[in-house]
Amino acid sequence: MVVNSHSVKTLTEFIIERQSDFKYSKGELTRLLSDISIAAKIVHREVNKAGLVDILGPAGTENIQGEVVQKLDNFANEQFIAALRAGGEVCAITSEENKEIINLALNGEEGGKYVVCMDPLDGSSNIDSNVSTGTIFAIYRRVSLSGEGKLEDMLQKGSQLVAAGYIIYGSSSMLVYTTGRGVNGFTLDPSIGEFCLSHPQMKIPKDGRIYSINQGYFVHFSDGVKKYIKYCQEEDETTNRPYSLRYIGSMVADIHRNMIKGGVFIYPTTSDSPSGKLRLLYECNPLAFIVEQAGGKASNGFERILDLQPEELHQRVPIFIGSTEMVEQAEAFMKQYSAETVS
Ligand code: AHM
Ligand code: MG
Repeated sequence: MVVNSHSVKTLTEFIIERQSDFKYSKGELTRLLSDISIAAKIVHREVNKAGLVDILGPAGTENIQGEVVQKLDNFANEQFIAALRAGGEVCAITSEENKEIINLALNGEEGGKYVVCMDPLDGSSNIDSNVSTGTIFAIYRRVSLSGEGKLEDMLQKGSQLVAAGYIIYGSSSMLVYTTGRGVNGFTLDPSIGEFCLSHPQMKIPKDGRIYSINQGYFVHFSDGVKKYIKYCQEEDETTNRPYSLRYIGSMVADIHRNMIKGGVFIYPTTSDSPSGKLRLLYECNPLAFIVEQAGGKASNGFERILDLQPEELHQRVPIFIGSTEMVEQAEAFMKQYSAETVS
């Protein structure tokens, strides 16, 4: 198919068109999404030339999770913070790379009416081997009245999300987002420097035959997870088992594939990480919102992710996310074989 300029809808055109969905909107959310897309293009450019310049490899510091920070993590973090600061719609940011809240409303300013929680470059340990990485973002309306963004603005349940999205830097780069009215995906056309609508109204298949989990940690999993993995591996014609195992080790890429093909992604509690690995505010909540909006499901094995009350900024939770039927099957195993240990 030849795509000409008349058949292309850019992200900017799309979000402006959608502004009327929000009755009392003054355009701040539209501008905020647009700011994020600009930072995403800059990060795409740098990720794409990784290897060509001296930007690959560890930066020599550890982030607050005790993990080695890659140079591109720093770069992406700075780009998104700068774009949000310049835009003025956001009063504060929580980032995986910063221990404390980043306040953007300085010197007694009123501050923007939104807060953003983000993982600026998820899966960054994969960059050296040219594996897809991603940015994840969550947007909430602030609950504090004005001035600096506060902890209470950040510790809102996922069910309060106004918008969420991810950018995947892969064989092509895509921005996928929702404002609670379905999910739309845009592919970056580098020749015109625009994200173009390529996946309108994305729907995750109700069922699938891909399971995605770091099976290397099998011995550390609870009985429910072990039994579910065994279930995926059994032969059964009626349910088309055994299933395929696919694990990229880059959450955005694993979930994006499952959004298209159907499947379940699981990062459970392990004996080493009793709360799981992935973070509620800027990894699990935004991806849960997107997957639910696409018709899928996300839980901690027992409860809906979006209903969990966050208690701290960098809180970790176990996650079971993807095609509804697969998530429900895994939950049934958790209920039957694993005591409820999650908080
Ligand atoms: P990061 O935020 O430090 O990049 O870690 C998150 C990543 C996810 O993208 C991925 O699903 C997971 O860590 C993989 O962890 P593991 O290597 O334990 O399987
Ligand atoms: Mg991460």
